[in-house]
Amino acid sequence: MKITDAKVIICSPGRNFVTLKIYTDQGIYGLGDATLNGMEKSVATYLTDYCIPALIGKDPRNIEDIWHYFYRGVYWRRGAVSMCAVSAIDMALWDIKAKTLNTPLYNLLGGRSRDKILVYAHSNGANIDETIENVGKKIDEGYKAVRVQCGIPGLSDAYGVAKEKKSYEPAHKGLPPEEKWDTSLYLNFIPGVFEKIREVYGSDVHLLHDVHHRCTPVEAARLAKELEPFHLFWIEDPVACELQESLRLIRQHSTTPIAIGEVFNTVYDYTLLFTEQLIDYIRMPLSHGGGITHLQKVAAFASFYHIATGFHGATDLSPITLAAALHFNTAINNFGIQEYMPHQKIVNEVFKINYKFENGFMYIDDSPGIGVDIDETAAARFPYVTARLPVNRKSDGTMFNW
Ligand code: GCO
Ligand code: MG
Repeated sequence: MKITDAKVIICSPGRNFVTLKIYTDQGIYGLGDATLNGMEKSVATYLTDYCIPALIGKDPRNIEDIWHYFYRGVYWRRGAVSMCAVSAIDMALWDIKAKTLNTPLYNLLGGRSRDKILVYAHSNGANIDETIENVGKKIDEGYKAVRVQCGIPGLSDAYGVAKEKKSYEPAHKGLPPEEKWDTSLYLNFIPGVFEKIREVYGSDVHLLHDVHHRCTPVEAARLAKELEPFHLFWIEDPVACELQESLRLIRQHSTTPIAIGEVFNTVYDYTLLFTEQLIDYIRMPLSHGGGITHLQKVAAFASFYHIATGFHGATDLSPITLAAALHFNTAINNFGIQEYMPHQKIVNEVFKINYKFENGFMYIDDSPGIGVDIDETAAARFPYVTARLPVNRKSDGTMFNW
């Protein structure tokens, strides 16, 4: 079997997606998600100009070898752009292999370990009353787990809170908008939000919260400790995690579980966090963390430390990543939860999906491969639009983490 060609499809049905399509001499093709929010064209160029010419002629069945070819072989290893490209190649190759064997991807990853995939929804509100109401709506929709973000009194911007009643989308057309932030206002307010939510909805619903890299280590320790009575499923990215040792400080003070890694891209970002058991959930998604081949190793390594997966699943990852994640989550033993932020309906004009949400869980069907297809004619109707993530400054103007 040989790879005969490959191409990159960029489209923007409501938001940008980059898709790699690899063709073979057996008439079977594979799809991989190469979307890196706000940096889409960097990955597309890297794939088109550097990776695709080297892929042609290779045997697509040799996934492990091809993975190392694009990881070790390029010398400038790691980094978000190149790992996103490696991930897309890897996903497309697994798609080809499973289609060739006429079986759903999860069968090649160990088969079924569970019947359904627990997911968490996003919920937010401009103020506490709206937030409580919106959490209730998600519970009514059947969700068993809800991520809660809330506007902070005195702050014009809070991470994850939709503006003008639109649904929250992590990207904005044009140049990055600037947001303003004050951690002390946030820290004083947010534990009270969870206290109220527990009062209203009781203790059964799983609650999650994304700190989005905005606390110092000691601030994060305070937050984790103050949230402890409300038994969160996790807090995510409590600190910007370049200084991984800082997680020790949080652990010394709290048993609130911690999820980290949506901006990571290899197992080396996790070694200290696993071996010292400084986190509980892996956020690194298949499309940024080296694809299925690498995440299998990461998940296996994590399993020895009783750490589970909780993959990133925001709308800036395409339906291909979500479907691939559902296969992966079906197969591994140490699955924890999957983020599920449904794409806008218009996305389904381009991507034909094979999964559904029902009563708090997701299900993937048994079509061969990853099971998602792309309609290229429809994709061509939605040309690329420049869109960027916001940047964030402290209220005195100091540049900060978004
Ligand atoms: C999450 C995230 C996202 C990111 C986004 C950036 O936990 O879902 O933090 O919403 O901000 O994916 O592109
Ligand atoms: Mg996050």
